[in-house]
Amino acid sequence: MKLYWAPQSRSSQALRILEEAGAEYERVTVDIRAGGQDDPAFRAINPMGKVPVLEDEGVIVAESAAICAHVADRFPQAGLAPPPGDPMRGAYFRWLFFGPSCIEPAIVQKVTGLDIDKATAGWGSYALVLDTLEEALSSVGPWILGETYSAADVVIGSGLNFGMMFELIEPRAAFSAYVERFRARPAIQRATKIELQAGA
Ligand SMILES: N[C@@H](CCC(=O)N[C@@H](CS)C(=O)NCC(=O)O)C(=O)O
Repeated sequence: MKLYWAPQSRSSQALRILEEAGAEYERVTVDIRAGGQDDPAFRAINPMGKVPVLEDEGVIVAESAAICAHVADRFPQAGLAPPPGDPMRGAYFRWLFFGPSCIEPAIVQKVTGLDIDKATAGWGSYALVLDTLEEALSSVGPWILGETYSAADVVIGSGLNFGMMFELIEPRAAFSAYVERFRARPAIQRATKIELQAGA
C-alpha cells in the first residue's frame, strides 16, 4: 500500500487508520505547500489534486473517510469495522459518513458565518451537528459505537480533535473526554509522531 500524504493536513485520518490496522505501507509526501498536488503525475492519481490518496494493489482510494472504510475492510483482523450482517453496521456507516457530510461543513459554516436555512443544509446547522454528537457521545461510550472502537472513531475523533485544536468546536465535556481517549491510543500516538517527525 502507498499513502500519498502531506503532514499537518487531512492526511492525518489516513495515517491514523493505517496505524490502527497495523498495515504495512509506504508514505509518499506530496508537497501541497509548494504545488506538488498540481504535478500531472499526481493529478492522474487524484484529479482533485488533494491528499490523502491510498493506492492498494492498483486500486486508488481518495477521500479520507473512504480510505478509513477501505483499510478497515482490508484488515478485518484489526476489528475496525462491524462485518456485513452485524447490527452495528448501520450505526457504523452513519458515523463514518457523518464526518465529511456533517462535521466538516458545520466547521466551514462556523468559519465563514454562512447563513443557510437548516432544512436546506444537509448538516442542518453547526449547533445541530454539535448537539447530535454530544448526545451520541454522552449516551454511548467509550466509543461512538459503544464498547467497540472502529474506523468511525478515526473519522469522528479526527474531526473533533481538529475542530477543538483550532477552537472551531466548543470543548464540551463529552467531546474533551472522547478526544482525550482517542489521542491516548497507541496507534494515534504513533501517527502523531510520524507527522511531527515529517513536519519538523
Ligand atoms: N475531501 C477530502 C479533502 C482533502 C483535502 O482538502 N486535502 C487538502 C489538505 S488538508 C489538500 O490536499 N489541499 C491541496 C489543494 O487543494 O491544493 C478528504 O476528506 O480527504
